[in-house]
Amino acid sequence: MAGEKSESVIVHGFWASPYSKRVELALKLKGISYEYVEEDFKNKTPELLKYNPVSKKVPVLVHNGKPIAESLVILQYIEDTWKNGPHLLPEDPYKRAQVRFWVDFVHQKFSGIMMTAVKTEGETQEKALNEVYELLKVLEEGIKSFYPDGIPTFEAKNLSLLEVVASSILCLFKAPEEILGIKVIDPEKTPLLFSWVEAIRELSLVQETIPSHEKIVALLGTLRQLAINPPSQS
Ligand SMILES: N[C@@H](CCC(=O)N[C@@H](CS)C(=O)NCC(=O)O)C(=O)O
Repeated sequence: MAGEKSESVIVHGFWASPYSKRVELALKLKGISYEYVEEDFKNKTPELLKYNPVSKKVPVLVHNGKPIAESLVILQYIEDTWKNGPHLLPEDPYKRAQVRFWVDFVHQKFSGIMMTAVKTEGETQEKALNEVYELLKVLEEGIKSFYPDGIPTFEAKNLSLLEVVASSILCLFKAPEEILGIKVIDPEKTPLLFSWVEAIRELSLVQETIPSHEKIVALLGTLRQLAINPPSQS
């Protein structure tokens, strides 16, 4: 991958973290070489603790020795720093604001509530899933404003920040769908959103970056079992 020879770019991440995966995808889209450090949350590297003393979470990007934390802050840094590669944000200030608005929406709204649905049963799960469906309907309208004529055939170089963030969350929803035996992103209820997510997932750069479906199914299945049948304390 093309990167300035003198540059040092390091990503501290975790294989299943949507937050570090989106940072890796943005770097790949821009053609920036980076070193990857996989973190073990039970035994974090001294570098992670030093570089992100506030939350001690991944991702952290270290560019020429300078650390940046928080995925959305890192994505903005990547966009501002490597201007030669494809742009993740449009030039027009209004369009930029629209992309940022929906990036925040996807970033803030989906992960927590989807995990609640995975880790619960009965009424609590039903409530969580209804919330997810409502959010997806709202997002369907948002996507319509970007693609009034339908979803185009994407090329990696045309992905925006919104698609980068969506790839790290919505493209993984097939795993909870499989575990819970339901359709979450339903082509009948939210057709545009369905096509949008499929088009993003099909890109080879996305596929080689996001974790495999099987690994996410295994992880979420374990988390669900632990939440529903916690091991006895004795
Ligand atoms: N708001 C943060 C969230 C980062 C986050 O939650 N990272 C998790 C992994 S998905 C983490 O590092 N967890 C380790 C821990 O909590 O100790 C971002 O967008 O970067």
